[in-house]
Amino acid sequence: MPFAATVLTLYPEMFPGPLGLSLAGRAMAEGKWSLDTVQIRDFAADKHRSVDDSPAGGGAGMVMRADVLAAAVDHVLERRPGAPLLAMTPRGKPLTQGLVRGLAAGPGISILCGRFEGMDERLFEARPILPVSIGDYVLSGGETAALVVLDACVRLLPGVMGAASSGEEESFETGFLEYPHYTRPQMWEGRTIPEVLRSGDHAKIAAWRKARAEDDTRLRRPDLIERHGDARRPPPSGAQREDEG
Ligand code: 6GU
Repeated sequence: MPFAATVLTLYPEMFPGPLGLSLAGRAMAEGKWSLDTVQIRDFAADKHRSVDDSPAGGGAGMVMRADVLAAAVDHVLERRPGAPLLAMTPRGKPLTQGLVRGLAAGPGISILCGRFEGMDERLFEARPILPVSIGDYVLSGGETAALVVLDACVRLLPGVMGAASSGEEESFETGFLEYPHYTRPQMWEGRTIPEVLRSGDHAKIAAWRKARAEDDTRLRRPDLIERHGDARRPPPSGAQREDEG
């Protein structure tokens, strides 16, 4: 069974968007995954088809109604009972490669995209929904975040990426950023490719790449080192990594 994605949105025209091209587009054409959209507005019950209302307690903007969202969500949960339902929101759990790996290993995902200031919080209490954020910045809606989640999942599906994607050396799979890459020409604007990469000594190259990955991670993403633990230091006694629990 191909990986089935369902996106609940007020803007179905945004899909498949970039996922209709390149790697993901080819995989979709080959039947390795499918994408359906559900128009949230179709579940509005009043004659104006309204999906939002002003925030309780006052303040700027509008809030998506729990009753309308629940009707759309219930429709999707019935149609795709096996697929986890994510909601894209900056209040969500951060998206990680570990979460992506888990999602890509399943039958598919459904993704609820918020607009306006947010969604009525009672929805998350009343339905099995995992709120997910793609980072600490604010988007105008969850749709572009949903595209990010789907891109990250689709490239991991069987037969979608070639050898490069076995992916075990990639950033975040090792706990470090990936090492830097170079290709011809050997000399560009007076800059050469590191000599070790032309040495043909594969052990030396592997050691150089590992050292560069660690150095660059320390410089650019000290938070990753904190989170993953320094491989060259034993962890404090009794400590366990979160994903080893
Ligand atoms: Cl998932 N949605 C929105 N609207 N903004 C975000 C986000 C999601 N992740 C980061 N910012």
